[in-house]
Amino acid sequence: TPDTILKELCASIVRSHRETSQYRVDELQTLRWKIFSREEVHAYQSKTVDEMWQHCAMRLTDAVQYVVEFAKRIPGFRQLGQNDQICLLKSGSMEVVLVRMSRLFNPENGTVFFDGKFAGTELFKSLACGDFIAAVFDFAHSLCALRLTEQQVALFSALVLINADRPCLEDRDRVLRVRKDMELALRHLLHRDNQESLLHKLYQKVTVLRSLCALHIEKLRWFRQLYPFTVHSLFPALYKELFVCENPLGPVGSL
Ligand code: 4D8
Repeated sequence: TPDTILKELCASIVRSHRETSQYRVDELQTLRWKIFSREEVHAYQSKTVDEMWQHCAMRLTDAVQYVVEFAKRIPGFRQLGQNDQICLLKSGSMEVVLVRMSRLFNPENGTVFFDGKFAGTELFKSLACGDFIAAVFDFAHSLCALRLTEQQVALFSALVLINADRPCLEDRDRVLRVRKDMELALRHLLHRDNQESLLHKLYQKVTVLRSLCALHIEKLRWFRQLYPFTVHSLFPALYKELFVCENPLGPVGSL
């Protein structure tokens, strides 16, 4: 029956999410007391701009790698053309990282799990993009407020990734078909109670995600102008391939 098929699709995406998340939510609950000391924060703040960027680019790339693994396990993703897979990852992997960030965010004190402990915005000072960091933390806050279950986070992540509106797509109809299944699966999960209002709030979040990622790319462009060597020679290959917009549809060797 269609209902069992949807149930299986849900279960499969939730499993993929679980298997590609570095940490379990209950595990993190017990780590919340681990907060960076004043001295440790100061050490991060004393890094130079390019040191801190390089460090964050590496952390971010680790997180992106797990998202790529998640994408590959979404039913239907691997059947898309190679170029469309790359297009979806280039435009969506950072968005999913930010969705995942909400799982590792403590709204009580506005800190996120980073480098083994919980960190507030001030720790990222030497990136010299306070507006971006503030916006990312605000987003985590607002997503936390929706109190999504792990299953809902999994389905929402898949929906963010399988987005037929990306301009670079070749076979949009095919992406749309995969997406329709995700939407049905998400509705299936949300069913009963507040389905429509929650869905509406989630679609609003998608707009915010898009602007945050545009800001990330803008900041990267600014940084690259100042430190071309750092980006060229010291940033992880995957980070460059996904976010440095040179060859819009070049092959992504690191995938
Ligand atoms: O599970 O992989 O351990 C953020 C990065 C999260 C960026 C990471 C980061 C995450 C965005 C490092 C720098 C979110 C987890 C840890 C590293 C997402 C900021 C904080 C993952 C969830 C929390 C915990 C800076 C992990 C936004 C932007 C990047 C620049 C290069 C300037």
